[in-house]
Amino acid sequence: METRLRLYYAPGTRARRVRWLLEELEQPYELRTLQLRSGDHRTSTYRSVHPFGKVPALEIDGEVMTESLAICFYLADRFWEKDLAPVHEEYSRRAVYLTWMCRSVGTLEPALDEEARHAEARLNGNRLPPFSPALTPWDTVAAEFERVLSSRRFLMGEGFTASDVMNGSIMLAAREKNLVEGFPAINAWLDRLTGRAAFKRAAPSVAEPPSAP
Ligand SMILES: N[C@@H](CCC(=O)N[C@@H](CS)C(=O)NCC(=O)O)C(=O)O
Repeated sequence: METRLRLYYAPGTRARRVRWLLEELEQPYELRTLQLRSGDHRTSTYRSVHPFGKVPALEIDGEVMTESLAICFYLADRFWEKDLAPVHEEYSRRAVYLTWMCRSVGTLEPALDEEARHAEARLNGNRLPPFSPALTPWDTVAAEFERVLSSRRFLMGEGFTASDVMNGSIMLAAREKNLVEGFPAINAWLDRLTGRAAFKRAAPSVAEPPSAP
């Protein structure tokens, strides 16, 4: 029997990475679009789907999953035949894959958030306290992506994987904030990603403006 998938989504948010992966995996899904500006995510009905009132949430045969990274891990493994994640027995490739997947929200996303916060404060003539030592600064993280992507088409080599979806979606947000100028390999990779048919299918239409975070 076909798996029933329902994605709780809002344009311009972290839900987009899940929608993109679903398109890459060629899985049919129902899209429930929330308007964050109108507070759709703050209703008690939606709180019963996501405990924190955030998107994305994915219903899989009636069971709800949250956290975009967990959802992407799950989907790539569940639909393994699409070859977007190394299987468990490929121990060595799997180790590299796990590293890239977790680097997305564990290192890249916090570095981007902090960099953007500091940049905004500078624009307003303010200074924020220095970064926590647990955080790798943006320039260091971006330089490592640049180094890796200088010699390969995708993060894991020649083949596209779910790790490109996770990291690519965050790096695209960085590009929108003009933070990847001077990183040609990252830009070329992002161009390859946005050129994919699945990415385009998941991209918001003109009638779907980004909702506030
Ligand atoms: N760690 C969560 C973060 C989810 C999250 O923060 N989503 C934002 C949109 S990018 C949200 O729903 N915000 C609604 C709000 O402002 O309360 C994930 O990756 O799924």
